[in-house]
Amino acid sequence: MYAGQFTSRFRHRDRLRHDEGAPPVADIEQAKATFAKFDADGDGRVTPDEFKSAMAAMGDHLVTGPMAEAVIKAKDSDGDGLMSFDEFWTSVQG
Ligand SMILES: [Ca+2]
Ligand SMILES: [Ca+2]
Repeated sequence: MYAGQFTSRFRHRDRLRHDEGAPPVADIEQAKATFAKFDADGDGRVTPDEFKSAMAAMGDHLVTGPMAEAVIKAKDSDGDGLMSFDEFWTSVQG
């Protein structure tokens, strides 16, 4: 009985160690929280202006308007000039 408990505990630790070594899995809840930081007006789309402001708020004042546009454009798979959560989620899943 004690031996069995030890074995299962050992296996559990082994699995945890394996998980720690695995590459980080994109977490949709975390992605939503990050997306919400960019989406200042909460309409579900991030504009280049919102992206630029969010980067400045996070301390990165080097992001210019054209840079923000380029970043949004790179993720903008439906071409509406805005980054939807789906587009953001696709980009973070890499
Ligand atoms: Ca927005
Ligand atoms: Ca889009």
